[in-house]
Amino acid sequence: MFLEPSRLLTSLSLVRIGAHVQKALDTGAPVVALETAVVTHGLPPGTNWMAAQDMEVIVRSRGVTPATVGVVDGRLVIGLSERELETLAQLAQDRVRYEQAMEQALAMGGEGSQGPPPVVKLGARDLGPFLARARMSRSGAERLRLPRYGGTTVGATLVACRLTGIRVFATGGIGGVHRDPAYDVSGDLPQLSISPVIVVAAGVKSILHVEATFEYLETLGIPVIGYQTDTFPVFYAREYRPKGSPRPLKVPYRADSPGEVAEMALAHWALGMQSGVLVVVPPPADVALSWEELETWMSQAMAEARRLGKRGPEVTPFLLDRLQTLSEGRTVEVNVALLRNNAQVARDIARALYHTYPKHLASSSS
Ligand code: PSU
Ligand code: MN
Repeated sequence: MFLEPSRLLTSLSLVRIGAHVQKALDTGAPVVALETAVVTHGLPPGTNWMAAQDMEVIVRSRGVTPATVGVVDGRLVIGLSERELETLAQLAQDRVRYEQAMEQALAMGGEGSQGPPPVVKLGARDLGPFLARARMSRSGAERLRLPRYGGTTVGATLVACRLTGIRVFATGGIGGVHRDPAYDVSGDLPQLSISPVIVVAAGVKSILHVEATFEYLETLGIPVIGYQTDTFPVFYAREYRPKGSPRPLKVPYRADSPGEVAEMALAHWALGMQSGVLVVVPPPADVALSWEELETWMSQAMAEARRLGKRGPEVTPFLLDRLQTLSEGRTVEVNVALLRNNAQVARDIARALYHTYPKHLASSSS
């Protein structure tokens, strides 16, 4: 009755796979997926472009193909070209200006209508409606009134991984359960639970309810593997000590090499489990912040978010931005360093996974 998803996608031309990625997929060469919400909404303009390029260069440096995912001119692109990535990075600048103008207009009592936002943050559930709407308005006046560019979150990027069978993905920190309100749970988590992908991250973002997110990962059946660490990192900090506990939060499993991670993930999938595997890598020690210094900035940023009535997808970008200002740029320094570091670890895991077990991998993908 229905077309299978891939044929439907092609016939609607909602998705485009970059030539470099298609080639790697065809030959069974290792690929690492990269997200772009961090480019459009996570890092300040300028830094974002550098970090995104660095990640690609690091992945390529050992013969692995980067597949940076994002929405460009109304299509989901899996494997952005350098030019397309640059466009998304530049649109972040326009977005900041757009939001400032919007706020000013609202403060003056106006409507604040300025045309569509230059670039939006797209979670997994946004992709369908967003791409369809962009497709329906490819010509005509509508085209000018609708947004056509988007940065994909971890959740949305996992959708792209499932479509193409990409097994390794590097990001900064995954989304999770927010502290307040606790019912604000990132769409990243359910997508992780249905995507057989190794996600390399510096743990969960410090702005979240760390223990709640940690427990939720167990609920969803997502293995958490510490990469050369016994403790659970929280993005800006290498470890996290729950209130009233004498010890930092520990990871259930530890792997010391890319090969060990590959073995663990393959065993997980061989058991028939379809979920992702979260590999957590502490941020580099020379730039990492301590939980104690973070905590003051975070409570201040969260109080501001509450006062300003920030909601839904706005919350994470707002908090990251405020932390940057409050820490005088130190959080951004850590963010960039850990993104690079994670790209490197993901690259090595992809090599181990694809070179050692190409057959297992082929047969375990549906
Ligand atoms: N990690 C970063 N910076 C970011 C994010 C993660 O270093 O901007 C983004 C990711 O794209 C993640 C998203 O998927 O934040 C989660 O947003 P939310 O909490 O609204 O689900
Ligand atoms: Mn949310």
